[in-house]
Amino acid sequence: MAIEAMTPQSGPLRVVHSVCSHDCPDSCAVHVTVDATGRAVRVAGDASHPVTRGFLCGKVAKYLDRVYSPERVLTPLKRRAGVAKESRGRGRDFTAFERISWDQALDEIAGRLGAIAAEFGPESILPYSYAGTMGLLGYGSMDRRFFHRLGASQLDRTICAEAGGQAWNLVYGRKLGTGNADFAQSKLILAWGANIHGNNIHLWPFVEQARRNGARLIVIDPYRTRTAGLADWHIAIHPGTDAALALGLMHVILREGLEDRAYIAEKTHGFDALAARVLEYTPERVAGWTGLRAGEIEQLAREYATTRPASIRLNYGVQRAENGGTAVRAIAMLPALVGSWRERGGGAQLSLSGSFQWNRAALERPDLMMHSPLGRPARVVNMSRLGHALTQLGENLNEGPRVHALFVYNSNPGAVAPNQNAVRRGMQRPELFTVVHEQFLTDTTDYADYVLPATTFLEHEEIQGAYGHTFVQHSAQAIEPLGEARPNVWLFRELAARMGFIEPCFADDIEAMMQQALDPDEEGFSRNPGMGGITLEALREAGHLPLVLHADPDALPFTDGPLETPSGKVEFYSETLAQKGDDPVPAFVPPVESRHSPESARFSLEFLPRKADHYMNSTFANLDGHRRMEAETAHKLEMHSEDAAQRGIHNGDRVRVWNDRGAITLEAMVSERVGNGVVAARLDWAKSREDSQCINMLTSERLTDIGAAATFYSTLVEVERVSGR
Ligand SMILES: Nc1nc2c(c(=O)[nH]1)N[C@H]1C(S)=C(S)[C@@H](COP(=O)(O)OP(=O)(O)OC[C@H]3O[C@@H](n4cnc5c(=O)[nH]c(N)nc54)[C@H](O)[C@@H]3O)O[C@H]1N2
Ligand SMILES: Nc1nc2c(c(=O)[nH]1)N[C@H]1C(S)=C(S)[C@@H](COP(=O)(O)OP(=O)(O)OC[C@H]3O[C@@H](n4cnc5c(=O)[nH]c(N)nc54)[C@H](O)[C@@H]3O)O[C@H]1N2
Ligand code: SF4
Ligand SMILES: [Mo]
Repeated sequence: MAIEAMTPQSGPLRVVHSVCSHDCPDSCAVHVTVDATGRAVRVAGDASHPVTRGFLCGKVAKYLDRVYSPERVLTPLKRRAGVAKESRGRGRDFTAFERISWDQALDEIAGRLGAIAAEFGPESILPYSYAGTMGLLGYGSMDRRFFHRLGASQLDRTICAEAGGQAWNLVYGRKLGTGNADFAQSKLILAWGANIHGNNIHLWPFVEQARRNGARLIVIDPYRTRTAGLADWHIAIHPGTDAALALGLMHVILREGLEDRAYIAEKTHGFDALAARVLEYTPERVAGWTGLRAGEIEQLAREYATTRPASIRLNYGVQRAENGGTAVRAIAMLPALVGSWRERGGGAQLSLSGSFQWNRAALERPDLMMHSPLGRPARVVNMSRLGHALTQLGENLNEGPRVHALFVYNSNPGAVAPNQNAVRRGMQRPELFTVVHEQFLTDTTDYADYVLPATTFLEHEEIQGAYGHTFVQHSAQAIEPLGEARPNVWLFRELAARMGFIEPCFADDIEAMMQQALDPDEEGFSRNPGMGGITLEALREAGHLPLVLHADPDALPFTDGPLETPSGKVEFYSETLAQKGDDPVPAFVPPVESRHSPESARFSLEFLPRKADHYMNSTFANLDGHRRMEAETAHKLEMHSEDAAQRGIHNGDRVRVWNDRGAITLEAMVSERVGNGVVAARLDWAKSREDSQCINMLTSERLTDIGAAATFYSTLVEVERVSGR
């Protein structure tokens, strides 16, 4: 969509419909205004998009600072001979690299990958990517084809949402849930491990609308987020104890007969087993784990079960804990127990991503693994154990080869992956061949042999879904790529050509791939469920189009129609888990790294290594304007006054925060945002610090109970004073 406008000063302006591609539930529709010279001069939220509603978050409102930053990587770069990998220049410092042409870069990289595959086997090549872009093609299409055909290791993308996602699907079969606008009809909203105001701002107007109509907002979060500060009731639960709380709520609900017998009988499976289990979770016992009072647990249970309609915004905060899968499973069962899926404004939302059924097989072509030299599916490496993968994998012969090449795109593992000291030891291996496709020089490019320039979402065309709404969107290319920046699809198409991959899919262009994702019939209409009315042409014209998930517009998820679980019902009891030898009914198991474990004798504080409100994971942390917005807590350790006093620590002191995995020095900030026994700091680039440390030096590679995902929020540390301010 391009809207023409004339202004007397600057000549014709174009307004292009684009989509914010960052890893955020909101996937905003962005209007980019481009002047006559082809320069983007303004970004704004699309007022016609029912969820974007005409505004952008503070991070992306300043997006042109990022696109036109003088620090952008705009040509291919090659590490200068003799410059060691650990050299950690500031973002502006390009001296470790020399500029080379794309042809030279692609030839040399293809040559090295080919040689490594020949010598050590293709599985010794590890692609590493996450959701730097959520554009469908940039996230996973030509890249997957390339690595599948090569026979490279497969990456299990567990760093974010696998524990919760799999847990949700065990209960409901698909990631559907309460729509954004429906939250406006709630009379009670629980934000459970969900920092709506910081991470999901486009849900907030619906929450406010509900509150204007009398709804209460209750936030369950060990940290007093902006969202918690605005709530009617902030429940500062101890980290990692949500499963206990959910089971305790169920105990009270069943004891007081507040469950929905009809919904349970008709729609659920395994109620008796669940009812037997929750008998153990008396409010008194649950109080001991969660740090709440028994009376508060009873009050919350009654309020939740008797306020109609009541909804839960369950985000991914809860599931970054060792027992996080079970916690999400238990919380997800609550709306089924009280039958709140029957009501508009009831239910729960973890993610709506299951609404989108793209033809991913056509995009990613997993069948190409059979045409690789392996002739079989390649081994799978868990991205949440990158440190292990780079330092230890391959020591046992049955694990396959050691990793000899690391190919990073859409991610900054040098900042975001847990157990950074192991990650760095791995990335420092002189013989490890590392390629990074990036927009900036990051904590990861410090270890790269080659850095390749990547486009931003203004510079390429895309198609995109969302995990926080149900609109399919088209992102037109607003401006020409800066310098020699190129999209992911282009990069992997060029590499495939140089590797001699001749399958026709390696010649596909963006247009063809957008069509493959939509899987059109003869008339051009998508065959994907929910996308029946959509053609690429119409999507380009409109910019965004809603999914139509049900013939009846009034249908509610998990109420109307069958469920896609093995039993066809909401599963309180999971035969799938039972068959794996796991507990089929949720139970509370305290994390090893928590106050409830013997480990806490050595490291007595629970650490929340948080996301920053004004960065996107590690993205934006290099931009001065964003850093200014984050200044209040940058490089600080928030701690409770009693924990500080016990250690002789005063506000502003330099403190050492450490455990067995690493240490970082921060500035103590005595804060009421954390309770006794909990400390918190914000994720940042190691590069932004003199000592090149990052809070992920402290986090572990231990995996969650369900989904084998990262456990950032189960981390114990100790803190000591180093010096006064
Ligand atoms: N501003 C901003 N927005 C973002 C991001 C960002 O970095 N910055 N990241 C994006 C990404 S990648 C994602 S996945 C989404 C995630 O969005 P959220 O799921 O909202 O992400 P988190 O901030 O990890 O966790 C939410 C809250 O859970 C709390 N929490 C931690 N441990 C526990 C616990 O044991 N129990 C309970 N009840 N709560 C707990 C945290 O204190 C946090 O406030 O946000 C996206 N949006
Ligand atoms: N301590 C701590 N660690 C965390 C978390 C936490 O809450 N606390 N959150 C975790 C979570 S939920 C997640 S999802 C991960 C996220 O971790 P990452 O996926 O690494 O996310 P970002 O830090 O946003 O880095 C994405 C990078 O991709 C680049 N990029 C953007 N678009 C493109 C593109 O089109 N092409 C290419 N080639 N590159 C592009 C950006 O410049 C950026 O450097 O971090 C995890 N790590
Ligand atoms: S980061 Fe999220 S809220 Fe901000 S513009 Fe992008 S999609 Fe919207
Ligand atoms: Mo994430």
